[in-house]
Amino acid sequence: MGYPSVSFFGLVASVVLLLQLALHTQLLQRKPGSNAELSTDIVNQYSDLEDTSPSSLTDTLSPAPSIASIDLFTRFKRFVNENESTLPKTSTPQSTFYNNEIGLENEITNASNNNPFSGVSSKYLVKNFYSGNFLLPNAQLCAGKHKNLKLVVLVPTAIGNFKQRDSVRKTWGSFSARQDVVIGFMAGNPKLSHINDSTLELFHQEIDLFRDIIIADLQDSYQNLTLKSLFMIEWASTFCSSARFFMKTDDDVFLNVPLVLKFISEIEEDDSRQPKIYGNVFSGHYPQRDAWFKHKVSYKIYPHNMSYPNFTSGPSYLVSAKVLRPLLKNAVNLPLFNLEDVFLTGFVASSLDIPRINVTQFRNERENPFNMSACKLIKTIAGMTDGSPTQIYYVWYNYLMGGFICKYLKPR
Ligand SMILES: *[C@@H]1O[C@H](CO)[C@@H](O)[C@H](O)[C@H]1NC(C)=O
Ligand SMILES: *[C@@H]1O[C@H](CO)[C@@H](O)[C@H](O)[C@H]1NC(C)=O
Ligand SMILES: *[C@@H]1O[C@H](CO)[C@@H](O)[C@H](O)[C@H]1NC(C)=O
Ligand SMILES: *[C@@H]1O[C@H](CO)[C@@H](O)[C@H](O)[C@H]1NC(C)=O
Ligand SMILES: *[C@@H]1O[C@H](CO)[C@@H](O)[C@H](O)[C@H]1NC(C)=O
Ligand SMILES: *[C@@H]1O[C@H](CO)[C@@H](O)[C@H](O)[C@H]1NC(C)=O
Ligand SMILES: *[C@@H]1O[C@H](CO)[C@@H](O)[C@H](O)[C@H]1NC(C)=O
Ligand SMILES: CC(=O)N[C@H]1CO[C@H](CO)[C@@H](O)[C@@H]1O
Repeated sequence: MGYPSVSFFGLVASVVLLLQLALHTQLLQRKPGSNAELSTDIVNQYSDLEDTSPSSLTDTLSPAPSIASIDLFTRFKRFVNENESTLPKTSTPQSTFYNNEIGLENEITNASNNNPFSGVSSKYLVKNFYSGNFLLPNAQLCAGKHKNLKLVVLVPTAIGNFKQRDSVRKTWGSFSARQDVVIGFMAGNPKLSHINDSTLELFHQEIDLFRDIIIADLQDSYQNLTLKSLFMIEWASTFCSSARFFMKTDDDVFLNVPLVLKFISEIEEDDSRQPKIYGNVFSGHYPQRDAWFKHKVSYKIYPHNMSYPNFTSGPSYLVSAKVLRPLLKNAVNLPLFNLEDVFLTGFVASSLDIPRINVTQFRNERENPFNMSACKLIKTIAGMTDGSPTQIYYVWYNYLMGGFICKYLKPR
């Protein structure tokens, strides 16, 4: 048949392929050992990234918020002002609670095979630490949505993480425009954070501008993340009670929302008979006792060298909404354990016999999505980046391209 005719599609495909090649040679060739250079390239491409840094957020904000938002905002400000005198003063967190108690293991003698917390003092129970109070409940976040709400994703965030929140909103967080999806951020009490007045003011403006931030009455710290997760499930089950599934996702994670929704549609029927927790399951992990270790666990709250129950790793996990209330109910009667994923999806879930399902598409800390091909990304539910918003933008770009490239160009 002589010459093959050059179809329009072929032309488009070649152009896209060339563009891809150009971009990848520019971005990826320098990948090994030159992350600084690479980051600069990406930041230059997304030059509006800088525009959203706290200092310039002020300039772009309108001073005239709507009536509804004034209400929300002034109520929050009034709470902080009226209660200022009663709130603990901002100071260096003084927590002896999690200090490594060297030698304490010898004092706790009543080891038991089926109770890893045997011998732990009742003063460490969660109910002695968890208030359940929201300084800013932001209850309207779910109220305006479709009654067939599928998914509520909550992202724990530190007040200073302006760029991280911004990167989530501009990438996978944009799916919050869907009527069946809610995405919100859970922050701690600003008065208990080490932030200056100008940062606090920017935070107030951000609350007002995006209205996707919930404020829990707790001090933000790594050790308090367990309490924050309890606030999240309390919020989801109180203010978003029609949602079918709850998801906790960190602010440095790439989340493939359409794939989560597809996954939900596949498991929904089975899950309604037997509610479960889904994610990247860890099995047979033992407590780490060394003081310098981030995931260190004190002998005071976990006296015996027993392995943790199976748990889904913290960067992102999916929970059937049916079990949120039972989880909260059981959680408050257990000792406060500082690793939120081990605690909630391990100990508490075990106490309720909630199955934890290992879902391969939750890659979490197994693989950085920054290193994944576009075609792998579209099949990935969640992946943890190195924490820089720059990586989220890159991964998002690659993910968006993947939809086209992998569908039409079918690379190997
Ligand atoms: C161990 O068990 C004994 C007897 O039940 C009890 O008297 C003692 O207080 C327990 N010790 C601890 C550290 O819980
Ligand atoms: C407030 O804190 C932010 C973030 O740490 C810092 O960039 C800024 O310079 C500080 N502003 C003042 C007035 O100290
Ligand atoms: C956790 O939050 C509570 C309530 O705000 C606070 O009293 C406590 O000091 C915090 N703990 C740590 C380790 O930050
Ligand atoms: C869960 O799946 C991943 C990937 O398939 C695997 O690496 C991991 O070992 C599995 N976890 C368990 C507890 O089987
Ligand atoms: C705890 O138990 C595990 C498994 O039996 C073992 O590998 C580890 O060395 C133990 N650690 C301590 C501090 O006893
Ligand atoms: C924990 O996960 C392992 C590996 O997948 C599995 O063999 C084991 O049965 C699980 N344990 C429980 C209690 O579900
Ligand atoms: C994945 O990307 C990170 C950058 O965040 C890099 O440090 C790491 O070495 C990469 N891993 C592989 C296997 O390429
Ligand atoms: C304005 C405001 O919200 N004030 C609160 C101060 O704290 C007390 C006790 O927690 C609340 O009852 C007030 O509503």
